[in-house]
Amino acid sequence: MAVVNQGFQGRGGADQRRLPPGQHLTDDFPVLSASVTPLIPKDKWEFTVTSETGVQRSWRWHDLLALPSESVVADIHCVTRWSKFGTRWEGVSVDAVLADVTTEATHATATSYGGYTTNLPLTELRGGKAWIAYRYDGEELGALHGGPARLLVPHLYFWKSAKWLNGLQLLLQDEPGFWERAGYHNHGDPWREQRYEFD
Ligand SMILES: Nc1nc2c(c(=O)[nH]1)N[C@H]1C(S)=C(S)[C@@H](COP(=O)(O)O)O[C@H]1N2
Ligand SMILES: [Mo]
Repeated sequence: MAVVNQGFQGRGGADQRRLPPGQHLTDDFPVLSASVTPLIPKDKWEFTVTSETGVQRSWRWHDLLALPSESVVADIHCVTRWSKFGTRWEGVSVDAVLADVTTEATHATATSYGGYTTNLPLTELRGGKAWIAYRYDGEELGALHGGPARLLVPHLYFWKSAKWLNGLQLLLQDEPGFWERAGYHNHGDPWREQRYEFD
C-alpha cells in the first residue's frame, strides 16, 4: 500500500508539521468543481493516452479494472486552504498505464469530461506518485468527487487531481491547463506554497 505524506498522527504540534503553510485542516470532504458535474456511465467511460506523435491507446472501464489496483492513503491540500489528512483511495498507478506507451514526452495535460485540463511534468505523474483513482473510502468514487475515475496527485495542490478524467495528452513541451492559464501556479507544490503564478 502506498502511504503518501504520512506525517505524525496525534496532537497539535505534530499535526501542524504535517500541514503545509497557510492550510487548515478539515474533516469533511468539500466539493470544488468549475463546471456542472458530468454524469458518465461506466460502460461509456473511456480513458485515452495520446502520445506526442498522435498515437493513441485507450482503456474502457473493464480494461482499467483489469490493471493492478493499489490502495493509497494520502493527505490532500486544496489551494483554497483546506487540507484533509489520511484520505483512502484505490486505483491504478499512472505508471501502469504508461508502461504500455512509447513516448519521449516530458509533460502531460490531463483532460476531463466537461473540458477541464491541468498540466504536469511527467516526472510528477511517474514513480508511484499519481493514480487513476476509482474508489474512495471503501466505496465507488461518486460523481461529485470525480467518478467514475479521477486523477490523484496528492503531493501537489488538489486542482492537479483532475476529476472525471478521460485522458492524458503527452507533450514535448509544457502547456498550461485551465487554472494555470487563469493565474494559478504552473507547478503547485503545497509545501512551497506555489498558489499563484508569481509565488
Ligand atoms: N474536472 C475537474 N477536475 C477538478 C476540478 C474541476 O473543477 N473540474 N477542480 C479541482 C480542484 S480546484 C480541486 S480542489 C479538486 C476538488 O476535488 P473534490 O471536489 O473531490 O474535493 O478537484 C480538482 N479537479
Ligand atoms: Mo482547489
